Amino acid sequence: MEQSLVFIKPDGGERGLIGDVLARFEKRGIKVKQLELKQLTEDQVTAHYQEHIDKPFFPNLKSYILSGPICLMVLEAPSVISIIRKMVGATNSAEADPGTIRGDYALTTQNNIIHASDSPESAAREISNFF
Ligand code: FUP
Repeated sequence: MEQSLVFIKPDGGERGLIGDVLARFEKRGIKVKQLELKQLTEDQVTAHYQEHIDKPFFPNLKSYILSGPICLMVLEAPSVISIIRKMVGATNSAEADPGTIRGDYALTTQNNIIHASDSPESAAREISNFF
């Protein structure tokens, strides 16, 4: 069994997309182990995106993630990390395939609606940062 840390970014909640996104995971057969709507602190955002803190886009990314509550979830299934990354689609939503979450609900790289862990090591670190 594997776990992934997923969150729907603030504009996803604002646009009323939490139910649609969650339903995709549940219909796929993925188990929801934890679920919480939460306003992050600056420290949590910095810890979560530690590999990006020196990138030019980091200030905009931080203010986007802090712009409202995010819907955090821990999801569980065999091979769940790669399954969810495929369901989420490319980082740049403009290149995400139709049928993926970003391909259906988002247009840009920054406002790409959702985060999902990219490895078991990231998932463990991200889950302990938030739960
Ligand atoms: P992903 O794993 O698909 O979320 O993508 P990354 O870890 O590469 O990037 C994390 C977040 O940084 C993205 F969701 C959006 C943001 N980002 C930008 O805003 N500009 C960039 O050029 C790259 C990433």
